[in-house]
Amino acid sequence: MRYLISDIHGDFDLFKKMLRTINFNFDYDQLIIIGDILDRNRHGIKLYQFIKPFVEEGTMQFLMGNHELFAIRYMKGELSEKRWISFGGEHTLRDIKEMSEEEREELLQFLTKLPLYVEIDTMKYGRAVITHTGISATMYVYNEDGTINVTKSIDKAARENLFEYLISLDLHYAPAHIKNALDRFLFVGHVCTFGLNEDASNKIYRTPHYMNLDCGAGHRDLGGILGCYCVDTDEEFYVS
Ligand SMILES: [Mn+2]
Repeated sequence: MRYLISDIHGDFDLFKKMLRTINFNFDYDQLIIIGDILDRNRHGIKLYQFIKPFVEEGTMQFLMGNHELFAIRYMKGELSEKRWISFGGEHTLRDIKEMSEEEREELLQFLTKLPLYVEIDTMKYGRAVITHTGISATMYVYNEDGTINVTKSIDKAARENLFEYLISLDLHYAPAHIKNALDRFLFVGHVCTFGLNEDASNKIYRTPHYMNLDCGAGHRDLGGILGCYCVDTDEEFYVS
């Protein structure tokens, strides 16, 4: 089975609870983490240490979120402590400071190599793209048939301005004719679903063009939970 999860934001216990809930089989199943394991809750670095070997062997895939980019920028001296803390980086910052230089370098290498998207084949949505935020409105690349090439648009946006791409909210505000033109279904995170669902619930947000899986684990104080989606059965799972 292939599972998708997003925006765990340092909640290691909730993540472990989810693995138990979906009965994740480390030999046969695959988990794709759609970015933002770091920041907000306490244990982003513990999450990184836990998933790293599974990412390296292929049991898990991990895509870059804006909070991973914050960590990269901080370690490269491009983001101040104060600014990162304002984005929820307090606990990650504390743990990075306790690392040896070698461990920090390893973390930096690992984060820098994270892919921005992966493509998968699904029964329900055909060929789909999984990425943290979606697509940037000013960066559409069109196919010859007039549809929007999602992967090329992501590549272009990331080349132009990776930071802007990784914090973009454009997908949620795209007009219908743009959403209809996308050549791939999208699985994303980044925006808490309680801000998207009409009934303000924390459940996974489903639309005909994309699905958002950020059920708000980074905002437990606002009632956020952790969601997980099984691509092969179309089932949703929740832990809180
Ligand atoms: Mn995000």
